[in-house]
Amino acid sequence: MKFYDCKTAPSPRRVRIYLAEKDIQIETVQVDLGSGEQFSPQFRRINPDCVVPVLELDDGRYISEVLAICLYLEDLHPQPPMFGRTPEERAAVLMWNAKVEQQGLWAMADAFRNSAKGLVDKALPGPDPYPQIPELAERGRARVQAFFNKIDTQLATNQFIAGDFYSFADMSALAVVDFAGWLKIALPENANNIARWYESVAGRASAAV
Ligand SMILES: N[C@@H](CCC(=O)N[C@@H](CS)C(=O)NCC(=O)O)C(=O)O
Repeated sequence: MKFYDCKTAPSPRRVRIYLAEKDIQIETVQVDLGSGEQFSPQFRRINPDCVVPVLELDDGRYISEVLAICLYLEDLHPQPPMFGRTPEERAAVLMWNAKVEQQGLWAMADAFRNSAKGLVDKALPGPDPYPQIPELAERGRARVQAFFNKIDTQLATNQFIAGDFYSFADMSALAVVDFAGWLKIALPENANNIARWYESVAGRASAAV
């Protein structure tokens, strides 16, 4: 298999954390998003949506989308489980992962993509041009704060995002918190539960990727 990555981007980082937790080694190809390599004819054949990550299978098929890639790998390498151990735990992981993506990751992407100087007319990832809307950047920052408050409440009674076990949902949330820090979006001052959780997940060896 081959993993198409970009070492500075948060979406493929979620897959890198997953691979590290599972100790899975896959040949990795860096796609230079900064220079627009994702729009090259070669990469469009790999993923017409022009985004990373992508997993190339041994039979030449391609899987894109972080969740699809990690669930595929989970079936091949079930131990240690990253999507829970029971149907209820799996549902909790997928539920919380969806909340993290929709309310955290996409809010942060709105904040970033609608304000970054290098992303004029690239306010959404993909091959089609979309203009930046400054109000969406503002709204994105406010939504990230609301998201942080939501997960702080969840973490008040749960050790990890989806319950009392580490999972894929923690990887997604860690990518949001770290990218928010890079955007200088601070955690709410009294978010003590996130601070406690962050110390434990950012301290895992997998977070260094
Ligand atoms: N829904 C996709 C999102 C992938 C995505 O947005 N990747 C970004 C990097 S974080 C990308 O490749 N952006 C290319 C660009 O901005 O042109 C997934 O879950 O894999």
